[in-house]
Amino acid sequence: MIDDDGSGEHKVTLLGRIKDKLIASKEKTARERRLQSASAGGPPPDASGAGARDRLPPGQRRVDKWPVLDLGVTPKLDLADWRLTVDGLVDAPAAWGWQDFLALPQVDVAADIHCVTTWSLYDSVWGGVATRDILERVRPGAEARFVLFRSYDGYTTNVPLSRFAEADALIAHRWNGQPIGPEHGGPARVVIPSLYFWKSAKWVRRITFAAEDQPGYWEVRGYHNDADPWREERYG
Ligand SMILES: Nc1nc2c(c(=O)[nH]1)N[C@H]1C(S)=C(S)[C@@H](COP(=O)(O)O)O[C@H]1N2
Ligand SMILES: [Mo]
Repeated sequence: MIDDDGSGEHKVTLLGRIKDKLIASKEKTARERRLQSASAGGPPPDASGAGARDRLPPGQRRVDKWPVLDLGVTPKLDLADWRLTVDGLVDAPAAWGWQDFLALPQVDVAADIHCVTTWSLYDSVWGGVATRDILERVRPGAEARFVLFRSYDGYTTNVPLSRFAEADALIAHRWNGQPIGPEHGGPARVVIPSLYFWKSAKWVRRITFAAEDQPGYWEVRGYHNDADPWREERYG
């Protein structure tokens, strides 16, 4: 079921079959909606009028509890074994253990979450390591234009380097002053506030820089490759 890359065996269980059904239904939604979104497109909002832009992207509704969405597997990660590997087209590949990761510069970022399933949660404060500080350390080569995230549950997702490098993107390990719980991707997850939340890989394990784009788990199942909520890049 999961396109894993060796990080763990997926067990076929009753729960697994239920999850397969859930995933199949999400794929079906993506198939149906991409036909609609092909004609729905509108101009992106004017980014020049700071503050003028509506805070809620089109087609979203606000929630006040944070839903949990994943493939149904919550990896149990011991901090002593946890590693974050950064590799691919970089001058200085890295493999940080938990203490090394905490020793990197830490930032706080306030941001809203927008999930493709139409919920938006306002005002999270994420704590962690800014992607810009990671870039400064690993130094991607000139040919590096895309980033692939791989997670401990076998999930993958892809973004252009320009999105990864946005000022508010980070690898977060805290949410509103607390460690991020395992159900929400702790010990550490990607957060890219400008994109639908499926691009924010939970339980991130490896960040790979490449010359070519490599669509991830949902991107090969009908989700839009770019995922900008202001352009409603949901499916297709
Ligand atoms: N590793 C991993 N990351 C993931 C997912 C997943 O299944 N596995 N699901 C994505 C999707 S579709 C969403 S909407 C968000 C949900 O994050 P949350 O459960 O913290 O709300 O995680 C994203 N990151
Ligand atoms: Mo999602």
